[in-house]
Amino acid sequence: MSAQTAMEGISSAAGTVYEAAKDVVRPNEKKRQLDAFTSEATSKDALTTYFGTKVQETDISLKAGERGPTLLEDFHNREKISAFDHERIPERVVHARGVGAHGTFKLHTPIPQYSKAEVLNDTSRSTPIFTRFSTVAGSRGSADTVRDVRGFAVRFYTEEGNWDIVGNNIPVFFIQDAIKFVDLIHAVKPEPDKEMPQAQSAHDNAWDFFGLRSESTHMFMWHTSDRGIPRSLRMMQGFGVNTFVLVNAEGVRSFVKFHWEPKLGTHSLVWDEALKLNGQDPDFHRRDLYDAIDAGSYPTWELGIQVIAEEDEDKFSFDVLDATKIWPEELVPVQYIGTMELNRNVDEYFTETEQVAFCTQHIVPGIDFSNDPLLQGRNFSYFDTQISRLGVNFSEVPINQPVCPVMSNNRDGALRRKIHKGKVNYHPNRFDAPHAVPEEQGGYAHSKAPVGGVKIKALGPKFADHYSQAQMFYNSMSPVEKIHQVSALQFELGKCEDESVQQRILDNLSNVDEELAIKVGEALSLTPAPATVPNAGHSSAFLSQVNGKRQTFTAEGRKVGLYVCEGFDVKAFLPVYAALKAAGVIPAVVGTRQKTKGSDGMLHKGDFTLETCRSTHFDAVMIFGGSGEYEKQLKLGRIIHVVREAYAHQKAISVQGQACKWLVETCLPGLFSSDAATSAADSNTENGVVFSPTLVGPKSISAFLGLIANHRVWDRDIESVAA
Ligand code: HDE
Repeated sequence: MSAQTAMEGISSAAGTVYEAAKDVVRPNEKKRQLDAFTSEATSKDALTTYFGTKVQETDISLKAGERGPTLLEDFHNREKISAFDHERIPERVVHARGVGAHGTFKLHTPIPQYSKAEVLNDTSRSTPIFTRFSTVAGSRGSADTVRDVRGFAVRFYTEEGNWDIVGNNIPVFFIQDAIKFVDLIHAVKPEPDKEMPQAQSAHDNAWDFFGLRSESTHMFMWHTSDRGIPRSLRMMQGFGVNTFVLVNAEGVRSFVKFHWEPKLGTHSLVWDEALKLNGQDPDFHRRDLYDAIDAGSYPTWELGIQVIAEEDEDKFSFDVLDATKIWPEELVPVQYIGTMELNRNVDEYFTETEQVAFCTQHIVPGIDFSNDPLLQGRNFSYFDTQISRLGVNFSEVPINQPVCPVMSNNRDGALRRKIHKGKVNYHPNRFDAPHAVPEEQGGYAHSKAPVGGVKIKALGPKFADHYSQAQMFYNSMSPVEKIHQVSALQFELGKCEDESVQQRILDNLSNVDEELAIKVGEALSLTPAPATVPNAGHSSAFLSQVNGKRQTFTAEGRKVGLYVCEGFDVKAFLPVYAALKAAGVIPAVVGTRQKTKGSDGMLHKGDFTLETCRSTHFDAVMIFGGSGEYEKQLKLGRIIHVVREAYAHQKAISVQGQACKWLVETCLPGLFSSDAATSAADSNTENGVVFSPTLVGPKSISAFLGLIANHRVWDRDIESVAA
């Protein structure tokens, strides 16, 4: 290929892709576009330098004699090392640790009454999606299961341009004005003197800030609830948090909050599990997402909207522009309008997940901004930070390119890759190229909203209420969630060294709930001041993860560890494995070695050994029996620990054959009735343990699946078992 042909190729590559994108099946648009930029080395490809010269030797550098000095002349050596030296780009200031996946969004309920956005009206479309989940505080190499807010950023590659909902798994935010974001993040990130602790809010500076800015109380109640340690990214709600505006074809504006509701329900780890997983599998969440997508168990979410008519904005006790407040679903129901499915893992982490550059300002006609005082700051910040991470031409990175045509008079800048032909790069010009587009033909026109008032550094009066929704959140929790919350606060504040920091938070907590403050204070040997804002007793039926109206209970997508030793009962094992799979469960076989001999005399390859996983990797465990000397193998401390730990983490457990008696007598003595292990009845369940002394019948399987679907055996007495 001549240089000229190559250049023409480059200059038209993007255009060709857009052209091609128009007439293909829509879900593939982004994939086709990315494919055009993708290469994969095969054994047929020659190794070359960046500039195409074939390389004869890449493992030994050029030297003056076999034992002589290395020569600078070796351009391949220098290029290779230099490229490596510059491999890293600045990690995100916040949300540095993340994982992304591709998918589609399909609308089922058009909303022309609220918005003219095509993506929210055309049910025939399947819009390509890229979603990136993240933690906030930790750096890029930090662990997944830390206590933190999770980022939930979704990009819609619509035919009208990119639309990004850059949200979180918690519906409110710590602060009310973007100017405080810098202080918030400085306070939460590792302290500046010793750069500790990594990826944790449990330190003086974070709680100092939260105490001094009581507007953060509502959010830290969510953050120290079970929401701060999600079981899986697939089992999280997502929220746009900020108030946006929908605009219909008549120009009528409505306030809107965006919601993502997971099909698998919203579930969490328990704290002991989260702590252990940080060491046992720091990639726990990203692995879980990749594994599920690879297994064809595609996570889905419903897109929901809460809408308040513009003229109704003053009808509520909260300010609709205040991001530290939810719009209780009792007052403003969520309307579900479409489904997002994540169904394709990335091919390369860096070029896709690391280089994706979300911006809250990426919106399309039919969507607009409200005066939410966080939002304009965000619009400035995201664009600005992408320029420092990726350069001014970040829109040309394949993952950031829209699937619709792009043409502007912006030019130059570092690493510009598109070659524009023609004479003009300004407007107006004698060719009217490219031309502005009237609103009726799809041009983005900012919706008409009145603006008035004097310049002032202040917030609306309702922003001053910092406690009523924090109270509502706590009041809405089930007893077990309240217990978790007390422990979480005891941990977080217990890690603070400055008593004045602890005391201020306790005093603020009294305004949420005096009893809560007293309980937290007990562990710190401190007494909270009496409440100045007593708990008004309001609650919402939609907030609890244990008994909330929004919750979904299903065994689908859960991971179950099936433990086998040499000589395990294959006849019992096979139907269980098949039944779990049929229920959408992801089973993993754990053996004492990689290949375990079954009762059929064959070697069966497992997914893990007792060394390579722990009970924490699974939502439930099942231990199989076998014949002969089998019981001796069950005496291993490692496998006994699996049962004790899973029991203490309130997980469903199932035992078969000889493992029944072993569980009752060796693993958890004194916790079960004497005939639990021997009763031949199909489906003999006690304390969330399913016993199958012979084969595992259909009732036992459905009892086990029922327990898994419930997420935890909340009423199990775990006081006597150490995790
Ligand atoms: Fe962000 N935020 N943020 N944020 N945020 C960033 O942008 C910022 C806020 C959120 O997966 C940064 O690309 C300001 C709320 C997510 O790539 C930065 C304010 C919510 C992600 C930034 C906020 C979020 C970010 C860092 C003012 C929930 C990761 C790197 C109040 C709705 C997106 C980057 C991804 C990332 C600024 C508040 C969510 C610095 C100024 C509220 C999910 O631009």
